[in-house]
Amino acid sequence: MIDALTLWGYWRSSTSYRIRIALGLKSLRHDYRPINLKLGEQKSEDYLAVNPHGTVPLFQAGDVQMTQSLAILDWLDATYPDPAFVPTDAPELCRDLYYAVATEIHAPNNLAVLKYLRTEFGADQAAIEAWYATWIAKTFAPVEARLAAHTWASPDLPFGQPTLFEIVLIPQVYNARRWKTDLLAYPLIAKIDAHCATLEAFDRARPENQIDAT
Ligand SMILES: N[C@@H](CCC(=O)N[C@@H](CS)C(=O)NCC(=O)O)C(=O)O
Repeated sequence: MIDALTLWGYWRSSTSYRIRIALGLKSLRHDYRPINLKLGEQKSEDYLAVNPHGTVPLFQAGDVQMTQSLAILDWLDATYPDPAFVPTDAPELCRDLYYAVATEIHAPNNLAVLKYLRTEFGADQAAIEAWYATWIAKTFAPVEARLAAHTWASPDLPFGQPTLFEIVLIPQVYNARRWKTDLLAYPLIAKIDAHCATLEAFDRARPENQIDAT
């Protein structure tokens, strides 16, 4: 078994947040190396030499090095199968909701895109907030409807256990709140979020609980 796990991340990065939750759920100890996105450390020569994407997370386990959060989640689940990230009940729905949340919201709302909107299109703060809320609603609305149509495996979690879906959902709920998006329209998503907040792996992974939080 691989023993040295290292995560380069940033406290407010939602993709780093995904990996922190996953490592916690698998009870995996790891070194955390902060990369300050605000100071542009992700574009430093030294960092780019290791991660040419110039983004976080960066994950290392022995000889394995990965830069994509979903690939890292796949690797963690394959390498450390217990507890499983995909439920035996309704695995297809779980994966479908996981990909919806993981791929449709973060891509248009990530830091580099928001910066581009500001610098190349002159978007002001109000325009950026409207943009942000648009992409959250576009995915949260159908996810909420599908959660309502599903028979939940437990009162607080649709699949009865934390899965890939919750691992990517909770960081997006955190971001939605931060960007003043009203969550009243998504009571089931809010319920899942409230339950996850009671679980140690999710609590320890919260941005405010990281050593680089300011
Ligand atoms: N596809 C990558 C995206 C990583 C990504 O965009 N990370 C953001 C933080 S959440 C970042 O490092 N942004 C800094 C930048 O683009 O300069 C993943 O899923 O891990």
